[in-house]
Amino acid sequence: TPNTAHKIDGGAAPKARLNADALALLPAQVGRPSYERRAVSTGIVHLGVGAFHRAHQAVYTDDLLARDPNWGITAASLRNPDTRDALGPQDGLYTLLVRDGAGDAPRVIGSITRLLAAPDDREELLRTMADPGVRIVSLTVTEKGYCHRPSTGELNEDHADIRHDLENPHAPRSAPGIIVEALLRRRKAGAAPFTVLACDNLPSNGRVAKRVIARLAALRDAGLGAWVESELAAPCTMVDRIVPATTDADRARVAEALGVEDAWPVTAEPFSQWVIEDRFPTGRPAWETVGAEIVADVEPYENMKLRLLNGSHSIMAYLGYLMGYETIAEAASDETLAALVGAYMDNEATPTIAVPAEADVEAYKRALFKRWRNPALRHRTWQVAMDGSQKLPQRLVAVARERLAAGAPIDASALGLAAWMRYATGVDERGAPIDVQDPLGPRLRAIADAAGPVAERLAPAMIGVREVFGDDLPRDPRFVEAVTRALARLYDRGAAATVAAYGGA
Ligand code: CS2
Repeated sequence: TPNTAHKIDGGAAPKARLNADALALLPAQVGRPSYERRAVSTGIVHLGVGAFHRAHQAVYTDDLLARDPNWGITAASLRNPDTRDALGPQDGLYTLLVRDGAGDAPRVIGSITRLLAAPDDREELLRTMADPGVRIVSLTVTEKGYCHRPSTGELNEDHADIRHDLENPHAPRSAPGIIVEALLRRRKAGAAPFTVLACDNLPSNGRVAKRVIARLAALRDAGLGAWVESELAAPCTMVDRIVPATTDADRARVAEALGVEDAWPVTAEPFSQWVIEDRFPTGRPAWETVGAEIVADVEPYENMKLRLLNGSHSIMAYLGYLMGYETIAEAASDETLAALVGAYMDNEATPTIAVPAEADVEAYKRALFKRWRNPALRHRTWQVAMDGSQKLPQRLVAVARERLAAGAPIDASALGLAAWMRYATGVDERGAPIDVQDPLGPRLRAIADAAGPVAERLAPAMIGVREVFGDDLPRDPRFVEAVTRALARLYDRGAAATVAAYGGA
């Protein structure tokens, strides 16, 4: 898999490694921290140190550290030590390669000053989170990392990690479990809680985070639960930047530009947006001085982004994959698929969005096509297709539900959902296996195997997955019929012909 750490082997002429000593020797055109890294103290602990965090929040904070050295990041992986092992020897430094058609702009980011991996460094992580100098714990743990029930937003108390954390409260492994244990230690020490800053693509991500944390805290101890309920702030955020998984070709490109090896650079599009609800009782960095938008209510921004960008992304991922497109850029450049996505946005998603007063939704949609068609990004349809069961509820399902409530048609969302079902069978249109990555993957596969390739059986069975469709949609014949019809077409004609005939069929 491309998104794993790269072993630097001692080949014929191994290059030196990126680290603090190498900074001064980098070619002049390579950006680098303008501040004294040794003077930076830790104000933020980040959980989930994937490519997205490193290409988004860590970059804003890198800009900020030039003005205020109190917000260095200690970043922890929750499961896998790969990032710590790759960046540890680099003093936390890594390269961000911003890509568009015009070329690549490499920049070394220095805001992550320490790396931990929870399985090995759990005590050190908890100790750092309990330090009153740490005022923010931010998270990018993906949708499934919240251990919530997507259809209700409540803690999934049957989740294996949550059960583990209730049985082993001092050695937690889930993000909510780690946060609750750290909060317990702070409370014992008489310290205020840190602010929890959720940065995943979930609607009301802060509210979801607070709910699961408060519930888990209450299950451990009623007093702790009440304290978390009244004291913990968890503002909502909207995060946006397209960040494909790093490939070996990216590593080679970075090594060439830097003259030293970077075991794990990240790549991203030029566009970046971060909208943050202003609720930080113990203080926050002045992120608005480095491009973030601090607002009173994030929800309109979240829905606009989740339903337009992410909803369309999912349509292009499933249909694009079935049509044989490897990247989102190829899928978005197919005229028939672009027309379908345009119809989805204009006729189905836009009417459900309370557009923020200062936003120009038409310009936003035009800009999206340009971003998706970025020829240099190579964002794989397979990557966006991952974890559909966790992503679709707030993307296409939410749009379809609201349109049905308004008595409006849902053809495009239904086709996107049918394409997900077709993809989740695990076999493509030529009979080749699909590597379906989804926490519900095995269950979806079992449903598909039991139903067989028959839309009239498969669609209702998939719609019965309540985590995705709730209790209401399986009982709505308009929904079941629209999805079944779309899936029948996918089986009869294939994805390319179905998309081409969309609108006329
Ligand atoms: C994508 C997102 O993988 C996905 O599901 O839709 O990661 C998308 O690239 C980001 O949300 C863009 O901000």
